Amino acid sequence: MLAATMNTAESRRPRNTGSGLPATLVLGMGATGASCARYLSARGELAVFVDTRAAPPEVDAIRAAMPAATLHTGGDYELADSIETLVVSPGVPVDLPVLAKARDRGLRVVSDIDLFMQEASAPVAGITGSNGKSTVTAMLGDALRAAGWDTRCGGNLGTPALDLLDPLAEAYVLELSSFQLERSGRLRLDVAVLLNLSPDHLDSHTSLADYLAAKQRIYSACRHAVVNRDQCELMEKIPADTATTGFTLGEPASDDFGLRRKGNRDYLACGEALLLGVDELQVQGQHNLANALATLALGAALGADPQGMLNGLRRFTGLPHRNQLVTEARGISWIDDSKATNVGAAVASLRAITGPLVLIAGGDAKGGDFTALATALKHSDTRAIVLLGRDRELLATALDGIAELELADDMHTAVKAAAAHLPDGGTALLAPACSSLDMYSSYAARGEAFQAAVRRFTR
Ligand code: UMA
Ligand code: ADP
Repeated sequence: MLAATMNTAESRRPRNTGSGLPATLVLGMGATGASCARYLSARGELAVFVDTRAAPPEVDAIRAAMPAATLHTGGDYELADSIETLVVSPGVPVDLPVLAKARDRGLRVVSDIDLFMQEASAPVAGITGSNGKSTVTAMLGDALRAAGWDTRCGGNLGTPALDLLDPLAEAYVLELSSFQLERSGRLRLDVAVLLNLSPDHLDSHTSLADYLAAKQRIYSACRHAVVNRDQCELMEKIPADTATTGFTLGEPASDDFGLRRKGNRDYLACGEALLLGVDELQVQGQHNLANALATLALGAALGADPQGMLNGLRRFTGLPHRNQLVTEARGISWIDDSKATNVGAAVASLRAITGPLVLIAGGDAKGGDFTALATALKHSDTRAIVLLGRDRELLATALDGIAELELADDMHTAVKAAAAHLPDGGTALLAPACSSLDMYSSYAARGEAFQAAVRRFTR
């Protein structure tokens, strides 16, 4: 383990000192780059850091971890002869000229996830999908902890994988984005899941097929694959000899996880066995049932105690800005699903709501197609659609004729407009189907702005 190496005086001494000696090139000076700096520094290695941005966010953290490192910002970098390995952050363009040069020279090109996998000595679960990654990562983390395992969760969720490494950890749960998977080799995950696929990031991936191929890499060398039986096309690339457990929103085959009805109650089930009443979960919507079933399948594949896992699921209240009830005031339920940053997520959110509805949507459409959102809105009791952000005109065209459309310049106006269209017992749902970056620093900042506007309006 890394921490064991860190404790020896030998490993604290730089292995390679002086210019021209072998070094690692870290591409990206964001959170991932900073975690690489801490990791390489602990191993006494030399590194060069490059970022195409003029002022990348983690320069100070990188300098603090590796004061002697060379940093290049704002342009491409001429590959020095001393570079032996390149570590590529998820946001670094794959067509960066320095990467082509490195491959021509036969250099080792890896991701931070590849480095993490080399070091981790506890079982690792990898989770990807278009939607539900963070929820399942957090749910599985809580369930494994409730089953008695000291569990560390991170990756795309927030804490970079290398910062999770700890010899005391008994399990790791990594949320893996398509960008991380695309930049990684064959990951020897103990258990892996591709939860679902719906179009997203089509401004960055060249096609849906390319996006699916990046996601399917999660299965390429895993020990146990958890698969969504309701989206069979996602399993196509799983090597034939890989152990497999399925989850479905239908009735499960033996050893798979799914839903069963007994009397007038629905249950999470494994094969014929009823495990937990759906009404015992604190998270809402069919999509969260799929998330809970995937979590149980992942935990079972790792060998965690089932009763402990179920206790963890019972206590899980959901992550902020995912179908989060802000308040019930003036007869209206206000729901913050700012994390619904693509059409598939917004559709799942809409389906979880019964009764009169106003949808607040819009932002950066990321090349998305809004047909599925239009269909879901037509099948719900939508009273109005309030549109915000850069691509609101594009959404207005796609959603024309379904319900009254309102264009708002800011969140406060959007909240007021939503309330004006709702009767008592209605729901105002922020599920933008778009990324937030045209107006806010993150989906969380957008969710906070919504919650603040709701509080101001309802007080
Ligand atoms: N960038 C450049 N030039 C560079 C390097 C980066 O322009 O040379 C830009 C990228 O276009 C990107 C941004 O800088 O928009 C950040 O890239 P990064 O690789 O430095 O990102 P990190 O700060 O290391 O954060 C990454 C993940 N971010 C991305 O994949 C964009 C974080 O996920 C993740 O938490 C972190 O690693 C730790 O693993 C965030 C995210 O938004 C939450 N992910 C996307 C999503 O969930 O939709 C994929
Ligand atoms: P991710 O990390 O993949 O973005 P999150 O768990 O943060 O996923 O959830 C983001 C949004 O996606 C939620 O707010 C909800 O609208 C939707 N969602 C969550 N789980 C699922 C699922 N299993 N299927 C479809 N949509 C989902």
